[in-house]
Amino acid sequence: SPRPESSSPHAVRYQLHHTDANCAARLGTLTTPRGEVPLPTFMPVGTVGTVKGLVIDQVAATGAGIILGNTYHLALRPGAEVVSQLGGLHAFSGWSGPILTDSGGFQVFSLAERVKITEQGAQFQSHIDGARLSLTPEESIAIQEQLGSDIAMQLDHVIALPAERPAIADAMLRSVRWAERCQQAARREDQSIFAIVQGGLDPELRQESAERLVELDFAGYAIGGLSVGEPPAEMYSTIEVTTPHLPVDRPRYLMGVGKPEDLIEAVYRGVDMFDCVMPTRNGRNALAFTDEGPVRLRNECHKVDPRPLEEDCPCPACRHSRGYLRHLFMAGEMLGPVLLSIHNLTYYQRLMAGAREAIAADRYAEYRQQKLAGWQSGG
Ligand code: PRF
Ligand code: ZN
Repeated sequence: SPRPESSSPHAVRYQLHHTDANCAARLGTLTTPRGEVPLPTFMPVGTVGTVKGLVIDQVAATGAGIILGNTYHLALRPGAEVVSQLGGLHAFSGWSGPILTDSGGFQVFSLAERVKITEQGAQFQSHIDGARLSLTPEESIAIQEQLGSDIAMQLDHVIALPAERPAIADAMLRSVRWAERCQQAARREDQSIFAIVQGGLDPELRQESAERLVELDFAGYAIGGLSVGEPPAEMYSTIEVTTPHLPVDRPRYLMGVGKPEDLIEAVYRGVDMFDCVMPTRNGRNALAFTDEGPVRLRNECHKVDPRPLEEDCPCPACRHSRGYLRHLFMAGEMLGPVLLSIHNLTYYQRLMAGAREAIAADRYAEYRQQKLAGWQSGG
């Protein structure tokens, strides 16, 4: 059915269908040049052009609608020029749906060596071979345009917390200036840029960051600088003071988050999009997410357990017993990490599908309570 015209001039648009009557949770649709995605959604992480261990059809079968790639990693190896010559990131990875690329701001902060940040941009050494490199807002956009993602993230200045307020304010204001430079540098009409709200755990700095970025009018707004070691309650309260300053007709993306309960708490406060390595990384390490909390498959107690990870999960891992899955890990078989990555991604997608259903029925608060109670039960 035709959708009403959006007031957004961007290639990537958000349509809000419904806000839950009892909380800030939102049901919406993200429209991109590569198709539509129902929100809230979780984006599997495909850092170097692969969701680790999985064939792209397996990623699609988990229910994913959009995946994430990384400017920093792909620029270092194989290089944006190589990806471009091989048809862009969609052709390169085999994923024909929407792709969001992170700008490199956070990866420079968390992975690179000898990092120096100036107003111009970041100078650093590669964590792979020590090569001296620079990344400016203009270069980050140029790389993301070569990769051909549907959504490019602005380059931002991420700092370690805790930090002094003036340092947090400086990085936030620099991130706003870099957002404007990214916007000025953008050339592709089939790609949109999301801005990133920074400001540490300070409500006033978060508000100022959001207001200045909203003034510039981006296709979407991310909340950055969280899930960097602060207590969960502080992350939730920071989300809560930020989302009211973001426009209702733009998507909100909480970067690098998180655990299932973090997604549930953030959706409750009005967040629409997430990415995190947790389902895949933990899956490779024999940890499975379930409605009764995490299951550590290497534990002896699963040795002759005939039950699947989850009774009603449609994924291929759940055709097997916990005992069989444990055996794969104990024997060092590569199928173990593959199956658990699939199960965990399926778990995250079903969690978000359940959230969307609950929001549509104004029952998200109950859905949240029910999920939190299950995870606390510990099986
Ligand atoms: N900025 C960028 N990418 C990110 C983050 C950020 O603050 C985070 C923080 N959790 C994850 N990924 N550019
Ligand atoms: Zn499963």
